[in-house]
Amino acid sequence: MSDSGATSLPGLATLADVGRDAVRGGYSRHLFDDADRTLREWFVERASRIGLDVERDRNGNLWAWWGAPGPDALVTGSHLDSVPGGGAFDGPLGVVSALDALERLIASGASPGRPVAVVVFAEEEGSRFGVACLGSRLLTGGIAPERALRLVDAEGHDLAEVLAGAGVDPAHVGRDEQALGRIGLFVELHVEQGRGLVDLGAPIGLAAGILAHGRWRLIVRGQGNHAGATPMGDRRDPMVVAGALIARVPELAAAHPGSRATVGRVTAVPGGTNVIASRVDVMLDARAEDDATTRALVAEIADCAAAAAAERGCTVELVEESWADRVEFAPSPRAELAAALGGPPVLATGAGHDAGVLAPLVPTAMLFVRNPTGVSHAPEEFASAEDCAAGVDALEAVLRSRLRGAA
Ligand code: HGY
Ligand code: MN
Ligand code: MN
Repeated sequence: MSDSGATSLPGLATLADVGRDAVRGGYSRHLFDDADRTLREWFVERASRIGLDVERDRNGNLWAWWGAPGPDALVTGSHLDSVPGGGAFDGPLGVVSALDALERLIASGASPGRPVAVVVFAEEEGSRFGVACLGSRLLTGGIAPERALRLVDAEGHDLAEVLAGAGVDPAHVGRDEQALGRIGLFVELHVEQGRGLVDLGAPIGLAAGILAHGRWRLIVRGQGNHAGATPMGDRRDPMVVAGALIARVPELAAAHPGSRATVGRVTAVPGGTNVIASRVDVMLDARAEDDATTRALVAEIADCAAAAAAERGCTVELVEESWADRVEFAPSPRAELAAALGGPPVLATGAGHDAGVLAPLVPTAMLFVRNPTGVSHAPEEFASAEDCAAGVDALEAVLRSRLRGAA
């Protein structure tokens, strides 16, 4: 199945050619790269066209307001950035659906009776700077500004430089009490990343919670050398250690039911075909039902790496790059959303979201839209036009039910 997501909602069709990745397939849209800038321009234009006032907060997140910004705001939205070679829906479906739902509410003559906003969070995937949900973490104080500003992308640009280049003053990033204090309820609509709704035969669901999850860098160091001049017995090859530890990850994860551990990225230094690497960075993504299990799994993987390294005269250093506690979405407002939607299924997810970052601080809920393949973070990610339309209907119904004026 190709990424035919472009046809599932008119708003997605508008974005269909933005950030296409000719090498990986799918889309690569990363913080303030050309694709992200184009998507942000699209958002401002579309939001302005339906009468919303758009502002960018101190952390680079975009907020499109129906009415003046103020307390007890009803906020919906998601992100526009992607993983490398990602699908068309992860993020943009939530933003397009939010704009569509507000356009309908405004056109219906509803009076909000409270501030309403669509938010686009920056760098949700952490694809450029390595930390997931960077924009919402900065907003909530989930990451120290000094640490965030030092984050470096693959080309060696740090976040401070990239923000400044986009007109965001690095000196002002950090917890934004005013923006946070305004949020009365945040509702994020997102394509389901899994087969829960498919198996239940339902187009729409509500989120129960999010696995604890994080990202770690295992730095394996050995001795760089010549691939031809170095006898096999004279090597301290970190790539061999990386291979040994990666091969053990599935069985270590399987020992913790429900957990997931993935190595999706390995970087060798210097990275020559005829060169024994001196260093190999193994990027680990690990997730489990609770914080302690996730950390225990990572510790077991690190122990396995250390043993493999010791056997081969190498060393391993474990660096935590991103962490998110397990999230349980509160029964309220979930119950109110369920009432507005006639009691859709409630399902857990292994995917992280900005809603998970906000949930401990403000009333938060998530809506899922069925994904027939269950595949995500790949070009095959999909949701049908019917289910996307059902998603917009559901989001409109939820928002309408939370307005304080005439619905
Ligand atoms: O990695 C995640 O779970 C999310 O897609 N950022
Ligand atoms: Mn994602
Ligand atoms: Mn997402």
